Amino acid sequence: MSDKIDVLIYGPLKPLVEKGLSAQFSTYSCRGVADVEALPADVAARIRGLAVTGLVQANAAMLARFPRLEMVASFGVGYDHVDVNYAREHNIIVTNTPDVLTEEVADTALGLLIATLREFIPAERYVREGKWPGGNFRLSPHSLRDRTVGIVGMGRIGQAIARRVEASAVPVVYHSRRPVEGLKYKHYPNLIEMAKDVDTLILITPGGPSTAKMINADVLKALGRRGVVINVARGSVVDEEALIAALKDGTIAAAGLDVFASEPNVPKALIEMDNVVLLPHIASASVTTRDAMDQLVVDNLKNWFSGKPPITPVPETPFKGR
Ligand code: NAP
Ligand code: 8YV
Repeated sequence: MSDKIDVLIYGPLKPLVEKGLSAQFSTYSCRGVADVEALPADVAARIRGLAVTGLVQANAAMLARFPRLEMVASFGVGYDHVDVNYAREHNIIVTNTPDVLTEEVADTALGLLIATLREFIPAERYVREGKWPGGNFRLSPHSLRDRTVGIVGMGRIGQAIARRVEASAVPVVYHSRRPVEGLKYKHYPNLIEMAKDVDTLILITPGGPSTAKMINADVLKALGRRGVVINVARGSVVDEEALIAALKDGTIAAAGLDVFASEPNVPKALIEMDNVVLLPHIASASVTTRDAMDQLVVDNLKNWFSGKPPITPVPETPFKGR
């Protein structure tokens, strides 16, 4: 048996993670729950590090299989798929991949907003279908020009989105539980009050219980008939049924969605609508940014098992020394 530390890679295959870890560790790979369940008990008993490389669930039952686990290095800045309470109670450090994806995700949010307002997707289809010689594409009923944007979640990515919206000469306000010190944008402690004052919401909070379905029928009603919702946060943040109803009956005007309640399944009702733009959770999905995220997963594990502190521990499992 090798004296290398045993690390399990859990989730879809990531060549950069496999390559980065296999030089220093004995690595095992599990694509999904069935693979984890099939892992021999003696291997599970040796695993000390876990690289969670996609949106697989690292829940308590899964984590409990690894009694010697010290670190869960998760891919993505959001870690609602990792049971951080279990990890904290068992002295396991959880790390995520913040910052390296901030600007990419903010780019996507602004692109999705403009594509939704200015109907880029049907306009592009119009050209491909050879319709342009028969007449110009319709004028878009919506524009960024006459809007006020309310950002829900004003952390790293929320602030990067705010900078872009501001550079587009559009007023920005925001909602979060606490105001961000030193930020000039107006803070609304109450989401409904903000929704009443704006016509555009950009969602960029974490998922999980504290934000579950926070964009509900009342918020959508407050947003009003010109309302546009852009979701680059998590599908769980929106009451999807209420959103579909609001888009159907004109309570709000349109939506741009990168995330959904039950990915990769997108409700048929949304697919059939003209007033939505639907993306398959690609906000961070460029080669450059995904490589940087993969590298941070690898570096967190390498640092930890070389005796150094974790690079990006999540706030629920802070590094307090060894
Ligand atoms: P961050 O810096 O931690 O910011 C999170 C923001 O959300 C903070 O302003 C926080 O403020 C606010 N927030 C948290 N819980 C809230 C609640 N219950 N109600 C209202 N506001 C709340 O995180 P980030 O780096 O900006 O990333 C944010 C999230 O974006 C991630 O967790 C992930 O879910 C999502 N994301 C999605 C993609 C994608 O591919 N679509 C890519 C990257 C990130 P308070 O704590 O003061 O409330
Ligand atoms: C990832 C994300 O694509 O960072 C996040 O929170 O949602 C995305 O950047 C996602 O984690 C895929 O696994």
